[in-house]
Amino acid sequence: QLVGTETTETHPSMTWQSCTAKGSCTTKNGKITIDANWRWLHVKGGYTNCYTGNEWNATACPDNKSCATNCAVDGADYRGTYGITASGNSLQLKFITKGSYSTNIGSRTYLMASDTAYEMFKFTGNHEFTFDVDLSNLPCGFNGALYFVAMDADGGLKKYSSNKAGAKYGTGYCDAQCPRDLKFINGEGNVEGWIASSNDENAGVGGHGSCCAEMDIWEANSVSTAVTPHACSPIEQSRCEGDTCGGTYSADRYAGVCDPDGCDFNSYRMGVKDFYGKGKMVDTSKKFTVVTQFIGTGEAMEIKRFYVQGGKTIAQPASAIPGVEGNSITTKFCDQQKDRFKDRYTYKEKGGTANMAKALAQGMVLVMSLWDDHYANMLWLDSTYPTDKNPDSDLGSGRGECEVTSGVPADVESQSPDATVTYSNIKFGPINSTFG
Ligand code: IDC
Repeated sequence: QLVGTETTETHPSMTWQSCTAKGSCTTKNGKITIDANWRWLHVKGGYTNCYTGNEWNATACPDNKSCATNCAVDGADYRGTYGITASGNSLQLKFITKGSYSTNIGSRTYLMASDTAYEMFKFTGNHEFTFDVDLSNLPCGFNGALYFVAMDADGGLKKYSSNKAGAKYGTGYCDAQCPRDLKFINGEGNVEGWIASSNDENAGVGGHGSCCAEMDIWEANSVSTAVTPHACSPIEQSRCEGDTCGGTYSADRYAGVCDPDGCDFNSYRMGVKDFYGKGKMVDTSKKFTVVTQFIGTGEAMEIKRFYVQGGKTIAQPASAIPGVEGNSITTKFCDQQKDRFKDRYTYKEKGGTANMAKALAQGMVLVMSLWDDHYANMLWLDSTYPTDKNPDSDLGSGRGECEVTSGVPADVESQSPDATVTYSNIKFGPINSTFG
């Protein structure tokens, strides 16, 4: 996994605030890098593609190891190629960008502390994370996601000697789905066992996946939102093999070291349908502030959510599902919700909130992304899922107001190419230091 020199890598700048108490915040000069998977991958010293569409160049990449010594990831034109613009304390991701060579769809970016290292956020107990979001232009089928994953700070540069690119070029991704669509994992190609996707001309699934713990602070569009911890054991990035990876990309979703479902809090799914959406209590037709508090440590950690809009602080509403109590994620909430919804409790099997709290304390990388869903059309977030359930009688199946026929990537891409999400005003610090 070499570095290409056709385009100089210039990270967009994005400031954020590190707070110690209310009104006491210092500005940090962060940078943004786009994930290596989105970058041009070509034969070293030349212009021949190592990967085109959803297929590998068999000469450059006959196997995983040679691919790493033959191919280079190059610098990015953030605005022109990827529709990514940063300004002051904000970052905007545009869905479709028509470049001179190709059309880009969506993006996944990381916040950096320097040009060569990701910022590591350590939630060592009683921390909160706050940001503003504008997703008024993000309809059914989209996911504007802001979340944390347990990636290595240097993108795996030190651990894997064949990775010469590192965090500067957005390497080392992992999450609780143990994604197998990554072109490189542990500094080696993922060409062995690669199967081109049948419904995504830009993606495929390789023989390896990349797992690590994930804290989904925010997965949302203008219709629905969820906050979801996902435990993994081990917590740190680890490479998995084929279908034993589990997650979205594998035949058996629950076969791996991670919990792909998580313990989600989506207010609509918890029976409160008038809370989040256009013209609702949290009005998604306008910008608003999202506050997420991590109170306490270990299994007793509580994940609490507030919104601020129009000068008003709005608490997450309590669950309206009989037998599921509270307006926050606690071990008790997860126990009750999994039981009432008859969902598999993989979260607990992988260590639950104790595991998530440990991952947060060790330090995690901030991801900001925009994507559509080639596996389930985002229906698990914003519609009825599974789609054959009755949202009025099958508890937990109603997640939002989108049609069960919505979210098909081909439709979303043709109907909403200009969809955007803007994240801004990020603040991190002890409880009550970042808002109000
Ligand atoms: C969700 C995860 C989310 C992930 C998505 C797609 O929380 O982070 O991106 O899957 O893989 C289900 C669904 C499952 C949901 C989960 C919570 O099968 O896809 O997980 N859930 O909504 N059924 C019941 C619960």
